[in-house]
Amino acid sequence: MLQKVKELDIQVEAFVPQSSEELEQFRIQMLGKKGAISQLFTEFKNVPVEQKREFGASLNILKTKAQEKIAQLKQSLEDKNVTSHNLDLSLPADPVKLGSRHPVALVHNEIVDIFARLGFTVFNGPEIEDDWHVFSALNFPPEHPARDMQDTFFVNQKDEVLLRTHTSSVQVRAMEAQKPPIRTIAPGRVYRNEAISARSHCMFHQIEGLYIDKDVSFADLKQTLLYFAKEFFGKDTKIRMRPSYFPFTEPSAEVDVSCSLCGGKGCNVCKYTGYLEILGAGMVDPNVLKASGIDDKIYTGYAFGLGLERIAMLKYGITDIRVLFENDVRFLEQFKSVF
Ligand code: FA5
Repeated sequence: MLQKVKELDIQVEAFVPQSSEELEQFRIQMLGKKGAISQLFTEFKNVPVEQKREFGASLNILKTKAQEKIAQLKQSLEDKNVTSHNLDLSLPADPVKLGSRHPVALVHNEIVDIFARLGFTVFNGPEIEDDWHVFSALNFPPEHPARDMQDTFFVNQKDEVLLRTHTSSVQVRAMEAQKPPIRTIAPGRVYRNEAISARSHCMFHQIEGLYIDKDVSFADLKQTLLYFAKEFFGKDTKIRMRPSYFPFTEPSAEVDVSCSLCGGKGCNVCKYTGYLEILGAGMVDPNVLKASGIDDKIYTGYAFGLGLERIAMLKYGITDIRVLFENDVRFLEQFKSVF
């Protein structure tokens, strides 16, 4: 019996078919119901008990070897057929689907590009922050109600490790790491424990701007933001500054741009006011300069922070912020751009 297994093994090893018909015949001959290998399985019951183990093992190895060899030969015969007979070189190739940039990435790249033209360089800070950089150095005293302005996700409340609620934390890091003049923008993700709605998310993106030098004035801030608004939304865009409050800037302002969808005439997106809020800004509070190691007797500066999702919504007429986080390809593939 073992001898029979060896003989079949040599046959399998040596077999080279000339056609797929020949291969199919060989398969039936070996593995078909009445094939030589299958036959040996039926004879298994007649093998003496002491030989059963060795015989069974070698028979199984032979069967697997025959199956693999036949499968391999089948594949290579098919491949040969394609190259020699059926290959149609005029058939169109499978389309290569190109991805597109996410609208938030497009807006990010365009804004970075605009500020780069004014000499701003990108400065990055961590998303997991400490209380100092997000609040204390930014003039939020402990227990001050201003901390409630942004509901915070704490990673570890005892050690005051948290997810940054705004990119203003990077202002502090930029001032700690560099000497004036400082002209940076800090893009990044921020997190707030807020209810998700059509206009608000618990995770979104901001870009912070910071300029520290001698004699920086509110007029510089206004002119920089006007330049940005015209470059980004179009040359006829106007801006409007409304007094506001942030603990880290004094004076502070909310900045609106004339609605690019209705040209300032009034529509349902701008709620018939002709303007839309895009960012918060102001002159860096002297306490923040001091806390970050900058001499507030010599230097002044301005800062601003804008929300990328809200700007993307304005630019592309998106009415619900949630679509920016769903990653639905049908939505995303509409956005193609050079940026
Ligand atoms: C701030 O976060 C300040 N750090 C901005 C600032 C920087 C002021 C420097 C002064 C100087 P505010 O909470 O308003 O401010 O957020 C800024 C922008 O982020 C908003 O104008 C809005 O565009 C966007 N934003 C705020 N909350 C959300 C939210 N939940 N979902 C999406 N975008 C939001």
